[in-house]
Amino acid sequence: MITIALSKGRIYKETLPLLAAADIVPADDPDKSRKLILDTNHADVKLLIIRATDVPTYVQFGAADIGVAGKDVLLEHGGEGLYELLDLKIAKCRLMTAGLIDPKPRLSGRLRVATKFTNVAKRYFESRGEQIELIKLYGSMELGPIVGLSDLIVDVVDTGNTLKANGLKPVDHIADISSRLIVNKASMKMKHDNICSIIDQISSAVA
Ligand code: PRT
Ligand code: MG
Repeated sequence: MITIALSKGRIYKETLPLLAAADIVPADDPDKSRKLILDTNHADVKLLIIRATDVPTYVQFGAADIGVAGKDVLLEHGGEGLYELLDLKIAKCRLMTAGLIDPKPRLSGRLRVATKFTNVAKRYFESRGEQIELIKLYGSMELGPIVGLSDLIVDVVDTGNTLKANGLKPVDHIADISSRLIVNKASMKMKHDNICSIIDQISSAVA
């Protein structure tokens, strides 16, 4: 059995053609089905449909052999217990800091940064020697600077329209992001031939 963990939405949509190149075709559409485990055209290949940020955790603990996760999510997770084997070049965006287009002058105290990427933000500002106060959020980070919760946010940006629509602008570029194929370390040993064959076919499709 090979289990592949994926999130709904853009990653699922952009991974489908890559899976098809490895002759893996899901039996259900996760947007229409409430099933969390999807059968495929192979009795021994299943898809797990989970939250994007949970994909590395499932793969790390071997609950899934293979996963597809954004590099943003992998940077935040840390990558323990898994191999990052392939850049799928899908769901591209940039991890950025952002703040108000017209920031109010800051009087004193540490820079406040609101984000769901707290590990990434901590490392980034530490590397620049900046002391910050981190505020953990789970979504809608753009609101932080507007309501005075934080000076900056750290979030992924694609077109920049979401920032603009909320009176924010990108400030600093942290990393270029795309989705990666990740594999559980033990699975890579135990199911080496099956996993390598899937990876080879997906890799050709990416190229
Ligand atoms: O939505 P949920 O909370 O379940 O999880 P998620 O947001 O992590 O998942 P999902 O499916 O939205 O994103 C999965 C992956 O897609 C992310 O981990 C990124 O690697 C990648 N990706 C690519 C993006 C974007 N582009 C993107 N634009 N993820 C999120 N966004 C959001 C961003 O957070 C912001 O709200 O879109 C908005 C910005 O888009 P622009 O075009 O207005 O700049
Ligand atoms: Mg989202």
